[in-house]
Amino acid sequence: MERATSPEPRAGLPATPCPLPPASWGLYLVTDRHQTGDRDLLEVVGHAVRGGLRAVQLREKDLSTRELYRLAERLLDITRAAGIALLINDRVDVALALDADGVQLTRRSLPPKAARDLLGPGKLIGISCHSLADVHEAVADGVDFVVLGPIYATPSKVGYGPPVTTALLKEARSACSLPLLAIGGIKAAQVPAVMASGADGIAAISAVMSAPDPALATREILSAVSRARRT
Ligand code: TZP
Repeated sequence: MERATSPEPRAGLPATPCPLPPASWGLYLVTDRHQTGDRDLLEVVGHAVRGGLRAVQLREKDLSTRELYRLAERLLDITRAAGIALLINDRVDVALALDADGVQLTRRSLPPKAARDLLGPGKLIGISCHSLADVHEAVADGVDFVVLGPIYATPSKVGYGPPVTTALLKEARSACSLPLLAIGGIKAAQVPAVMASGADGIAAISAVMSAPDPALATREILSAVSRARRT
């Protein structure tokens, strides 16, 4: 399928930088503006960026399309200036409209192959998986990376039943060579266990969004990931 041309880069921003590969991110920050206390979401993400963040997923499911677009536009100013990746949860249309770095799909989203046709080969497609069957499907669908969880119990997401545990992470690692990011109840203290179970990095909401010092929380998680990679 012929892909429409990308929108013009916004003034002062580089044109479509190559996103960093997911296996190198260490931490993939997932937003939730309801978990920031009284702080502005972009302010919290800005602190995380100063702490060394390399990738962020905008996941604000209760916003209207227009509100999400406007927020993504402002977030893109931050991520482009810092040279880090911005992926949009579920909304391929919003990612396309802003020439964001990719999308994070779920099993209720547009199928990955349809998203690829729209986004083209240069954008990242991540998929959220909750079982080994999901992971096998993700491999067949040609996504770029998998986010697997919830590994541990987390109040940030209900409705996926009990935690899948690090046992599933180990099985997923044996079953696929895609970059695998562990999510769900993970803070710096849990990083060694998930990395030892085969994760390439972690994804997190509350560990950073709710942290009193999001830059420090980011730095601590990234250091824990680097240490785990060396062991
Ligand atoms: N998918 C699986 S668990 C989860 C998502 C989006 C929530 C993770 O939140 P937290 O606060 O990092 O446990």
